[in-house]
Amino acid sequence: MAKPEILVLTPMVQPAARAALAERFTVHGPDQAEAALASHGPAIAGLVATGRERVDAALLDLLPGLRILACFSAGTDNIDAAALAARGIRLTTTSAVLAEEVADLAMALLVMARRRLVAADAHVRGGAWAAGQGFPFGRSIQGKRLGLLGYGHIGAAIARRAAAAGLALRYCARSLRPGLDIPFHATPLALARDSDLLMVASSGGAANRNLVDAAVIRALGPAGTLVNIARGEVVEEAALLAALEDGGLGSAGLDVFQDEPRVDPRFAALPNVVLAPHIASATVETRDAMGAHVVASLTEALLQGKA
Ligand code: 8YV
Repeated sequence: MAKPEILVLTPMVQPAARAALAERFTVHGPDQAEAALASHGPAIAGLVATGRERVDAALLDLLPGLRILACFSAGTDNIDAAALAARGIRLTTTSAVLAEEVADLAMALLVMARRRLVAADAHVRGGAWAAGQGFPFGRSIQGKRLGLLGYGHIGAAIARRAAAAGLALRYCARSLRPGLDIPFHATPLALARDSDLLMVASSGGAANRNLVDAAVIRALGPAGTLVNIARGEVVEEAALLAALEDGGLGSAGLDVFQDEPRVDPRFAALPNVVLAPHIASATVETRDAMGAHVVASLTEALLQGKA
């Protein structure tokens, strides 16, 4: 029997996943995407993408035989989920697979930002400590109120860690989570007003653009901290920079930015931020697990008839 054809729009470097895909499917890679769409469109049954590649009705029109889109990501920002649903195409993501890893980085960014760990490291390496210079006190997380914006797999994984670390949780999500016994707020502003620390763990996309605006940021106050491991566009970056510069917000830990990989140079001049290059899920183990999830999703849908 001929192998099902799949189009992989994103570079996937995981050796085990690449080998499994090549064994089970006829794979058209990202460098042959245009040619594959032109000559094999109707034969392609599976698609692999991340939230970065645009998957819209125009692309789906070129893929009339498509049965599944397996995302190598939690985010589906540029994916028209309604267009997929209208055509009966299954959509899978790796959000459950990467949640613990992303939550680890979120907690690290929180503590690092409040304890100024990057500046502390430079203080030791640069010889300031040896020269007798003191290092300014940081801010504690103990007993603080942590607002979670978004309560999906990642939000829930952060909540488990935060509860164990002694934080008092509250959340804002599209809807109230039944059975979740922490305070719910209907808007990001109401959440921020009731929080010392804010973790952005929502999805991205047009609907959530600038959800965290100047009022939300400033509601956290001069001793407050904002952590963003979601998408840069969810936070109004100009307002965040202004608040960090004028002391309206105490500190921030950021893994994502509005115009990645170009980061506004004003961030680099701030001692009260910790910056990471969108690496929350980027460990060998989790990227391998994400690759395995993509392979399993395509296998179920195209070889085991579970689509
Ligand atoms: C991606 C991400 O997984 O999962 C997401 O939504 O933002 C990233 O961690 C990464 O870009 C791999 O494609």
